[in-house]
Amino acid sequence: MKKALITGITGQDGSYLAEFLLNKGYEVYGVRRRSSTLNIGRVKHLYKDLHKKDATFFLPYGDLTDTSNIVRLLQEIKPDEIYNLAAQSHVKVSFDAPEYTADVDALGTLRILEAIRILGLENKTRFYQASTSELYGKVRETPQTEKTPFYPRSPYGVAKLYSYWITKNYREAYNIFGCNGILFNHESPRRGTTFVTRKISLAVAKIINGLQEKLYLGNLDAKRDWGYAKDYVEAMWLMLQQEEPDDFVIATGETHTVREFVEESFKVAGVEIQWKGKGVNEKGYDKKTEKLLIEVDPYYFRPAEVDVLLGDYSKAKKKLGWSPKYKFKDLVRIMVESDLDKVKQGKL
Ligand code: NDP
Ligand code: GDR
Repeated sequence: MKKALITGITGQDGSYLAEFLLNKGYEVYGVRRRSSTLNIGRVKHLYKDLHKKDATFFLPYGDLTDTSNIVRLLQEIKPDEIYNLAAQSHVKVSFDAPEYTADVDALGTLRILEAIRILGLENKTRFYQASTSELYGKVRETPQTEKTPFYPRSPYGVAKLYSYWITKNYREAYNIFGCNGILFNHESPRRGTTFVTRKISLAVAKIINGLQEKLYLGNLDAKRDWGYAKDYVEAMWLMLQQEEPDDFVIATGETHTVREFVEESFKVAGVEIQWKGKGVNEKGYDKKTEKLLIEVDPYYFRPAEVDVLLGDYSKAKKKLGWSPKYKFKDLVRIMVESDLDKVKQGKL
């Protein structure tokens, strides 16, 4: 039985990846942080009684800022595969907490790679690094490929750039099987509620049911290549099953504005949006009832923005045999219907 260690198990991707690996017959160790309230909501359906002999899912405590903890976990588990998904992953928050973001998102990766070396696991343990389309930042070249130069635009992007290069460097210097998955935005009903897609799908469900009056958003012109998280975790696994380690762009090859995400989300709920005004004065109305539903609040603007992301996943298609099964409209429908359902069941 192969052993996988996942950091960031309590996050969106950690939960889908754990499901995927357990289905493949892996023993899965998900590193969770201690918190004052239970934070395993996304994975508790996978948790079985640990006293049973056939338990294959474990949730040891840990933190990417704690070197001794990482070394001890790797020493005890000796995983065949490590998926480093843990991060302070919110781009806007990284401007508020830049040093902590660097500690976790940059040095955290180094700590794991060093632990692999210290324990002599270079020939056993394969390493996946959650790299990101935020690395491209200000680059105007579209679509973006593995060869497009990087120009990060946030403390998050800069920290992830370090992790991208240290993974590549340890691959070249010490022969560690390390791969960077340059994943473009991927979403799901499990997406954190402060990321724009989930914020929108949740607001639509609440507004339709009279639980929220309107939705405040930031930059409506930002363009993103949005895919479905469930599709993307398979690509992470595929990267670690290859003969040689390499870096891959994972994307859908479609880009849409935040404004389009809003329109499509309300459409799923049967409401057509009419926009009026420009810039900070832009407002969205229910075309039929003329009720004001969307306003721009500059609070959500970022000190530096990434205007457009569009990924070219042809290398992943050719070498991994990976293509996205879900595109923009499928994703919006899945997210809005899920939140409408949750409201109906009183789960929000
Ligand atoms: P989430 O924000 O949903 O999850 C982040 C996870 O990291 C959580 O489990 C969180 O734990 C954990 N974490 C945060 N800080 C620490 C720490 N100091 N020590 C240990 N664990 C920590 O992110 P996603 O699932 O969306 O993303 C997974 C990874 O992929 C991240 O690295 C992200 O930056 C990257 N990425 C994401 C993309 C996306 O569109 N989703 C695109 C490209 C890259 P807790 O629950 O306790 O907060
Ligand atoms: P992003 O995702 O920054 O791309 O990072 P997010 O959903 O936060 O923002 C996407 C775009 O929407 C604009 N926007 C808003 N964003 C938020 N959060 N809230 C708003 O109200 C709002 N209004 C407009 C933003 O300005 C931005 O342009 C995500 C994270 O998962 C990263 O960890 C990951 O690396 C990248 O995707 C790829």
